[in-house]
Formats: sequence, structure tokens, C-alpha cells
Amino acid sequence: MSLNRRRFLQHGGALAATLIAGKTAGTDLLPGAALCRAPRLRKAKLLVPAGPPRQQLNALTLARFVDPLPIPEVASPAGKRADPFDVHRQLPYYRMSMREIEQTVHRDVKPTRFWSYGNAVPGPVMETRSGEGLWVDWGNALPTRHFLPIDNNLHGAEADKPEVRTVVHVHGAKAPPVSDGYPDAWYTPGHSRLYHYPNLQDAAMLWYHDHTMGIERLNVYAGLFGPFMVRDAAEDALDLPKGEYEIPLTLFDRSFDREGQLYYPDTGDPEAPWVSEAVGDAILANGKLYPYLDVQPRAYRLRLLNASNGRSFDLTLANGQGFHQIGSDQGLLQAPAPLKNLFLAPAERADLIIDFSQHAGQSIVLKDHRLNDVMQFRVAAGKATQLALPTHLRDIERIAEASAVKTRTMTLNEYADPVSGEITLLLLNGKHWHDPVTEKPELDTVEIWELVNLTEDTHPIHLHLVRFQVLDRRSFSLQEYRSTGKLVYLGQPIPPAVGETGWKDTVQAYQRSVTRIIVRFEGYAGRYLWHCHIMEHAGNDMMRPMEVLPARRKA
Ligand SMILES: [Cu+2]
Repeated sequence: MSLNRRRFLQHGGALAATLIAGKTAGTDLLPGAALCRAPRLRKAKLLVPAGPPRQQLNALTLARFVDPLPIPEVASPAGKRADPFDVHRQLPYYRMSMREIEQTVHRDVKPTRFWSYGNAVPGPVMETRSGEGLWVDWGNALPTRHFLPIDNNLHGAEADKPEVRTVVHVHGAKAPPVSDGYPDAWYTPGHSRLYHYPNLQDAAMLWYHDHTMGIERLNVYAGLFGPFMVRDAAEDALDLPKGEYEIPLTLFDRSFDREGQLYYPDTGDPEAPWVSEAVGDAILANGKLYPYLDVQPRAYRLRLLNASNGRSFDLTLANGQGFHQIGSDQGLLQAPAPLKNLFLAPAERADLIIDFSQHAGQSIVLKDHRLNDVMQFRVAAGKATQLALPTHLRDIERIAEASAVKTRTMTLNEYADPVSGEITLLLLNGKHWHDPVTEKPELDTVEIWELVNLTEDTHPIHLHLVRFQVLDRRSFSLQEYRSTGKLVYLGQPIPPAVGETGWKDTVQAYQRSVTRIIVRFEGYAGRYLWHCHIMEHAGNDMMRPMEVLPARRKA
């Protein structure tokens, strides 16, 4: 099964895949250049489809700050069910139903068709506490026809498969394999799956989203995602802003047509519509374009999630004001980190404290890349309330490198059509999704994973089940690697940014760098996966199974 082969044949029969990094790497960095300081941004590329002209909406022309920021509702349990590990204990039981909805993304845009887990996109917030498990019945009540361009050449999306299939993964959850939402465990409209989440993990903002083999990128683009908050006593003790002063803020980009409908870019070839990236010009905050939020002159806690298919955000406040990052993917940092900007790749989360106490009566715009307006905070006039931010948040035990029983060196690969230069395939360690499992860590052991990124792009790499720590990043000579297969480093290892020094589940693997992470495989044995979280990449074929083996009995 070879998408790239078919595409190559279309372009004159050339069968040799060219490693795109090698082909285009004409500008190797100077030795010692601070490559790792900031990841290169992905080129925003809006492809225009052939066929009947469908006029794209230019989101930049829309009026700013005319709609209030929606705050997603909190999901309510439908009842109780027994804990599978303790039948005397009852756990909350939720019914989440996927269905087609209409949502107005902006005052001046016609209602948009979305697919949602509730009444809106993002879906309702799941709220739970560490150690308090819950059940979710994820029902598929969607139509049987998809409204976004399926590519039957992609593995798992062949023409013999039903168009509409779903399976839900809670990103960052330490969940048993049967509840993890394996991509092949999809089901069709009219069916549901009951998943149990033990939530034996620290307080953190997780998120649920579709993970269906071959069409995850389309299901998520259609709107199938939402926040999942885990709380715990350590977090409670810090007395951080809560209730109306804690705002879940999910950012995602989209393109729209003039009728207000979602526009997903394609190649123009209905037989092979997959594109390697889908970056839209419209940035939605909790499902609105350029919303505003009325705030008090006091500190707020913002729980940020980047739910974009492929866009990274670089967020700043237009008045130059800084903020504190207090948490990342898997919970609180050891100490608050003062920042002027926040770089957030797809699937990453950031827990921020923004203090408006010095800005009573002002309006402050949140910007992306210092250019695009995202949303506006309108600070009320009146007496300010001060927050004494704790200086210590949580103890983060550093995993000692010496405790690792294995180091895996794995490459990140892109392959391009030699004629058009377009990316046709992406792999991890040169292997396809359906190749035999090669990553088989043993439960309760520590491993170091070296991600050798041979491409020109930053890839956010996510491992299911586990949390990990970022060790360092180091740039290397791609030319040398291509000619000799050896890693020749161009500088010293660069430690993780301060916001990456806590527990992570997604790491930005910078271009032409080796990114090292250290992982303790905890929780459950069984079949999981790891993949790039640019959804167009994961779908073709930057995703690999991972088998966590049972712990060996200690002698
Ligand atoms: Cu990628």
C-alpha cells in the first residue's frame, strides 16, 4: 500500500523517495548556532482546491472583539457505575454523544457545521480528581457521510472502510490500553464504547479528541475535541485563582468559506486529497473568532490548549506585559516561570497566571506571533486585587539518566516527490504504522529516547500512557549524517526551556536536532502508540505502535 508510490507514478514514474531534508538543506547552520533556542515555524500554506471555485473567507477582514469568549460547560454525569477494580465503590458515569451541530464562530459569519461531543466546539469540560476514576460512554451519533476530504490512499482510510468512524483518546491520560482509544478500535454511527479512566495521576489539563485511523485529522478538524481537567490536593493547597477566575482556553485554527463552512485544504486531486499541513487563517478561542473576555483587575489562571491540527502558537500580550507559566502538559512546574511569550505546539498545554491588577480600565490583546489578534481582555475599572503567587508549586523529581535501562535512537523522516517537492510521506525511524512493533519498553523501567529529526520542521512528538522529562536538544550536521550516517554535533546540548522543566507528554522535536527525553513507563502493560501530533503527519504515516511489556518479576 503506497501512497507515495502512487503519487510518484502520477508525477512521471520516479520511484525513489528523496529525503526532503537532504534535498532542501542548503542552509546548514553555523557550528554553535543557537538552533535550539526557538523552533522554526512551519510555513503557512493555504492550498486552493481545483474544481468548482469555493471562495475562501478572509478571516483577517472580520471585525475584532465583537463576541464574548464562550466558556465551555462542565460535563455532568448521567449516573454511577461500579469501579472495575473495587465493586464496592461507585464512580461517576458520563454519556458523551458525538453529533453534528451548528455553531456561530463570529457575529458576521453564517453558522458553521461542526461535529461535537456536546452542544459546542470545544466539547464540555470533563472535571475529575486524581485517584477518582470515572466512566465515559462515548457514543457516535454522527451522520454516515463525512463532509471533509477523505484520502483513500492513506493507511486505514481505504475505500472499503465506512466513511464515518470514531474512537476517542484522552491525551495525557494514564489509562488502561482497552480505554486508551487505539486508532484501529474505531466504530461507526449508532455505536458507542464504554471507557474507564482511573485518573491515577497528578492534577493536569488533559484533553480528549478523536484518534481514528486514517481520518483523525478530519474528525478533529470537524470539531471532535474538548478539555479534561484532573485536580488534586497539591494543587488545591496553592489557592490558585479558581471558579470564574480560572479560564479553560482552547485555541485552534481553521479556514472557512464565504458561507461560513469549514474549509479543509486539499491537493485539488479528489483521488489523493491529502496535504502535509492544514494551517488556517482563522484562530478560534473556545470556538469564537477574535472574542473578548471581561475580566477584573486581578490575577487569572488560563488553562491553554493548542488543539490545532498543525499550527503552533507564539503568544504575547500586545501591551508588552509578561505572565507566569505555572504548569505544562502533565501538571504544575516546580516554580512559576516568568515569560514574555509562550510557544505552544499542537497538543501542548500551558497553565498561565496573567495578572491584570495593574491594568484596570484597559483593554489588552492576546496576539499570535506578535501579529494575529487572538482575543481581547477588557479589564474592569475599580479596585485591584493582588495575588501572592506561591514561589514553590510542586516537587518535581528529576529522573536520573543513570536509571535508564535502554537508550533508543529514532529518526524523524519526511519524503518528498522529487518533481513537485511536496511531502508525500512521513515516518518514524523509517517505519510505517503497520510494520511490526519495535518499541517494547518494560513496565516500571526507565528509557531515554533520542529523537533524531532529519527534517526541516519541528514535530511535536507524543507518547501515550506516560509522562516524561525533556533532557536536552543538540543540533547536528545533516550533511554529515546523510553521507556517513554519523551524528556529528554542531554545538553543546541545550537544556529545556523553563516551561518544559516539568512533566511533559508532548515534546517539540526541533528540526535537524536530537531531542532527548527520559521516560519511566508506568501504569499499564499493553498496546499503545507514539506519534507526531501534527495530525496530517500522523495520518501519513508518522505514527508507530508501542507495546509496554509486563514488568519482570524481581529475583
Ligand atoms: Cu510531524
